[in-house]
Amino acid sequence: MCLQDFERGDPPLPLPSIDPQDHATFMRLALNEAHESPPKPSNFRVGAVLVDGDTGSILARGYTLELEGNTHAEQCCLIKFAQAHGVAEERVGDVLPPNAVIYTTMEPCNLRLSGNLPCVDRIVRTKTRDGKAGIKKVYLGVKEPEKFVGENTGRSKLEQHGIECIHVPGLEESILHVATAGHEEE
Ligand code: HJL
Ligand code: ZN
Repeated sequence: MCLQDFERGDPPLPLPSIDPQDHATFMRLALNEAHESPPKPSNFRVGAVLVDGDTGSILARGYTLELEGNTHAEQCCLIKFAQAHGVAEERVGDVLPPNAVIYTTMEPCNLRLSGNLPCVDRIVRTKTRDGKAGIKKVYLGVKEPEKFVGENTGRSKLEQHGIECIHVPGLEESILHVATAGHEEE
């Protein structure tokens, strides 16, 4: 199977593996997800892919407002993977592989204007008490623009919790273009 087949529509089962070091490809898949998100003036259109960092298997994909309610891309990935394994999102760490990583076109949020739980907290709580499972790394395409919440401290909070954050360069312009579609012209 080639990547192009995979980009169209829902993934066939079993999900294909990509070289776990091919960060650019995973970020392209996350951007592909972001394209699915409906434009809305009050948030960004973001895409995310949850991956087993050891094998390159894709565990879940998500985009802003994919699931019911005011849902974020990273949140959708976690909820979908949790649902597929019959656990609540709060317990998703129990079913994640030991080296789970997430690719997101935009730095995970640390404050939501709606008051919903930020994605940083959702990611941090995936860590199991023994430290064996949970999301270990976050690959991000761009820093969050200072449009809605000023400076986003998501990256530093993740790092404080021992979750490495890695910028994947190369797609910034497209990511921001997709993210801000539907925003008022300044
Ligand atoms: C990330 C998303 C998404 C944002 N950031 N990483 N993934 N929509 O899926 C961040 C932005 C918040 C606003 C509005 N966007 O979303 O700061 O309404 O969307 O809670 O703060 O807050 P709500
Ligand atoms: Zn978020």
